[in-house]
Amino acid sequence: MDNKAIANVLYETADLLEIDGQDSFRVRSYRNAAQAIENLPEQIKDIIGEPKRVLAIPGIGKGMLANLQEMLSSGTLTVQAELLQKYHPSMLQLLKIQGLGPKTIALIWSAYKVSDVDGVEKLAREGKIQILPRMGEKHEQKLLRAIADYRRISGRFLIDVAETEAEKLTAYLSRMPGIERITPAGSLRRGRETVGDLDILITGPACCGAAGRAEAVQYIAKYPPLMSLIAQGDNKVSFQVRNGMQVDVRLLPPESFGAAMQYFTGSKAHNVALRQRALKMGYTLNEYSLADLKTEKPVAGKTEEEIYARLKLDYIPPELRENLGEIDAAEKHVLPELISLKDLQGDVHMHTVETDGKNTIEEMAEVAKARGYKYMAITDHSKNLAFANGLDDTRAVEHIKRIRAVDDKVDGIKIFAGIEVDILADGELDLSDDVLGQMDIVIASVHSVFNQEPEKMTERLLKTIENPNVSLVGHPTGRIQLRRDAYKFDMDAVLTAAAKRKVAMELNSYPDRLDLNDVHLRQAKQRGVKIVINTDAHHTSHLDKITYGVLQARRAWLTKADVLNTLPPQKFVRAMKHEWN
Ligand code: DGT
Ligand code: CA
Ligand code: CA
Ligand code: ZN
Repeated sequence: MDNKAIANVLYETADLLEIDGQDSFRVRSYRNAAQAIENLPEQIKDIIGEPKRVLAIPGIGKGMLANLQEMLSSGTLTVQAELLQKYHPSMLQLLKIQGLGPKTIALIWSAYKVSDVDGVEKLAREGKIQILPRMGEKHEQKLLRAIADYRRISGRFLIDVAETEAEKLTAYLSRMPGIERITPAGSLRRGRETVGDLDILITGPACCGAAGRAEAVQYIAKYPPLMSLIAQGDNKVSFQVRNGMQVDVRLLPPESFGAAMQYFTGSKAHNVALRQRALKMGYTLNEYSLADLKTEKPVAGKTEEEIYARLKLDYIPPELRENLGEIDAAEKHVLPELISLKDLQGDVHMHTVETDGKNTIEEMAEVAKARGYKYMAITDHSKNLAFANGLDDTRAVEHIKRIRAVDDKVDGIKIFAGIEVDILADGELDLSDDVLGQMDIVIASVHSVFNQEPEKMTERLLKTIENPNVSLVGHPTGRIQLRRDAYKFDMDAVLTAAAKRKVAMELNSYPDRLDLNDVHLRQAKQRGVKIVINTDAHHTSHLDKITYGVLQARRAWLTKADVLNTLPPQKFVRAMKHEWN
């Protein structure tokens, strides 16, 4: 469990304790501990062997230390498990509804003994919430709207959440005897920005005979985070885990594993097109095999590669399987050579303790260097972002000096001095041109006044792009996945201007941003706009999130040549001053 996962469990436990009516001191101790851990620069799991260091964290006493030890050794917390048993795990989903806090949930529970979203919605529709103490018709209407919002977004999960679930389940499945391969398929394998449900495929001797399968199915159904079993069949188990995500685990014989991977990776549109091609060539294609249409004899099925080869296609990477021209390109041998993680030479959007980051310049540099990067840039916030303690001109100049001093001291990585400067409502930038001119890299981002008329927002971004100091536009649409829509503007006009001025667009890899998204990235490429893939790290551990950005870039058919931070350091800084080919 990483710090975020631990903090989550502690926050949930605090809420459950509050619902349970326990004293506020105890509730607060869980919340404080959660907050402290969330903000900790080092991972609890790395220091748990040294109790003194853990106890030195403000808000962590002996009791909380024992809780942390339990979570890290068993993955669960007894205090929480007992409360969930008492109130049912569905309580955790209720807590996710905006504006529905522990106090109201406790009130509903004490009156009706209801603890699930469907049940509460029914009560609200029947007018049974407004008659509770301190509630009214307005509260009831607001609750119904919040439940509708919850349903709209709750069907999908951020890619990192899905990946973490898949990894946990994979670790559990790999301990089962007779299993040789475990592979996530579906939207997660295609790298989609959000994932509906997890599709996990397994194969090995345990999946071959009926007896072995029955045993395997039993083992899967005992997966500890499993909250409710949806269906248990001969070769498939479907269930829901604690966070509400549905998982389908399929048991497959080795000879059709490739066919199943192909089928269950999708997308549906890609599969339909591929099956039509197979039919034209005299084959049938399904999740068991590619077979001769007449004799029904399988001709391929063990691997995906042999299926694509039989269909006279180059192998199509999962990220491209959306029926957006990939089959045609595979036939003509013109699939792009997609960018990959190893092509990136630097990450150039990150924050430090000087504003709202959690680590120092040195700490960020150590971790960036360990990743094998040749360069990086420190790009803290500007003053308009007051809650992030953004920099004014004076502090920004001091910060440049600090960055340069660390760069001189640290070997093996070039540290560029940069800034993430706010784009003000009128398109002016938050720092003086003189100060911006001293930076190696200037990322300009919108962090406020999102709700302008589209024409106004377009003008605002065009004005930004006209500023000669601007190297790239940060998270250009401002969307926060599952929470906030992109602000509206004329993307095409902005991309056209950016191409002309040689201002790059960011692909922000943070899983809740992924901004630009795959569709806009493809549009940018068509307009001749270059991309910079960044993490926007606020913590050393966030540098890992670059993989999600790379996935989106691949989904957009981007190659190394489309992405500026594949360039060596000297060429890269020149590109940040509008010099690229
Ligand atoms: P999701 O879960 O909404 O994020 O998206 P997927 O792509 O994982 O979709 P899911 O879980 O419904 O199905 C997994 C894959 O199974 C899907 O990508 C393609 C395949 N599949 C599902 N239903 C059909 C179907 O009716 N026809 C074909 N050809 N393939 C299907
Ligand atoms: Ca799926
Ligand atoms: Ca599925
Ligand atoms: Zn930002």
